[in-house]
Amino acid sequence: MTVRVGVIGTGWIGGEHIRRITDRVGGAEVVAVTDIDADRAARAVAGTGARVLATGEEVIAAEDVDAVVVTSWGPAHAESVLAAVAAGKPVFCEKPLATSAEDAQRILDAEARHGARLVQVGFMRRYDTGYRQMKEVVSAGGIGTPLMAHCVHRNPTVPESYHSEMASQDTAVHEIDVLRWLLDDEISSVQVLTPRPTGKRFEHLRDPQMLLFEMVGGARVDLEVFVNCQYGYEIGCEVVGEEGTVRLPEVPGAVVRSAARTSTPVLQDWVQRFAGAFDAEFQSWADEVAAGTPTTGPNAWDGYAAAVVTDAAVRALHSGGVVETGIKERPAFYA
Ligand code: NAD
Ligand code: NAI
Ligand code: ISE
Repeated sequence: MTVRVGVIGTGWIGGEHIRRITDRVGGAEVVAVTDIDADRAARAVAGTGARVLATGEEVIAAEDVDAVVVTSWGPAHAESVLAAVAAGKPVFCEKPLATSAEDAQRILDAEARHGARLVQVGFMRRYDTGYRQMKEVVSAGGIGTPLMAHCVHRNPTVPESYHSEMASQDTAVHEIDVLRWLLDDEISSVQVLTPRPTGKRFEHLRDPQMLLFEMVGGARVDLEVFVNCQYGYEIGCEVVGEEGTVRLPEVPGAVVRSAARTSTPVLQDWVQRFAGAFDAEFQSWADEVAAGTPTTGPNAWDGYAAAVVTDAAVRALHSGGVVETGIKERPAFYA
């Protein structure tokens, strides 16, 4: 069976995913798209045969749409996901699932009412080769009990629309998910420190930020988020255990020796860094949707748990103090 996909939001990543599904994912095709900017939607599907519809509701309701991909901006995600669940259609939602725990809770409630899981969240790092290697080591006890993790998340620049809360909601949310997964534990508290701001930013933005997490089991994590670092896109992660450490491998690049220097290229964005992870994520999702089984990727609970932590991080950013997340027990539905 070919999974016929409808896409809501055809911006940067929506366009990437449309090309990915069209050119690289087997067993799936894009048949309908929408964007609040209709011209952008038309450009995104030019030459593919997919049609442009006026609203997300029309995409979800279309008879020839088997499954939905949500790639609009974060605050619009929850509404589209709720509509897809109400229609009983599998939905892949780019992170964040919702920009508040309250909205994410509405999605958990909707899935429970439906009686089966339909939602996958775009935490693609779980499909990255390097992170998977780390997960194997940690899960096999290769470094003993994890005690600490040190992470960095750097982007070269961000647009003016990116605000201080997005350092947690849009950027750190990737580490929040991948650390929960790597350490197999929930995050119990968060503190956000604000070092001297870089001059190379829009005036309204607090950048960089340092986030300090405590896991329920007591492990501690420090994360630097620096989204105007200028020089490139860099993701770092090291887990320190009782018997050793495991570090995310660097993405290899050719070593150039010239003009009395040795150099290697620095990646410039998430498209370059995570291309393989996005492809694996979508192939897996399409295969599982085609098989009619619940998808095994990050689910609505993972999206909810991340939203609980980002809500706490936003409160911590404004208060400067340590904020408890108050995360509850994972329901059996998501075991
Ligand atoms: P973008 O601004 O380029 O694209 C968003 C698109 O959504 C725009 O075309 C906009 O017109 C459209 N849109 C907004 N509201 C809409 C609505 N109500 N209905 C229909 N269309 C609407 O943003 P982006 O960089 O493509 O990011 C989109 C999402 O993808 C974000 O949630 C972002 O966090 C996520 N993202 C994830 C990764 C990742 O690494 N997994 C990378 C980039 C972006
Ligand atoms: P973008 O701004 O380029 O695209 C968003 C698009 O959504 C725009 O075209 C906008 O017009 C449209 N849109 C917004 N609300 C909409 C709605 N209600 N209905 C239809 N269209 C709507 O943003 P970008 O960078 O593509 O990010 C989109 C999402 O993807 C975000 O949630 C972002 O967090 C996520 N993302 C994930 C990445 C990852 O690494 N997994 C990388 C980049 C983005
Ligand atoms: C963007 O939305 C992403 O998800 C990227 O992976 C991240 O590096 C960036 O900071 C976000 O804005």
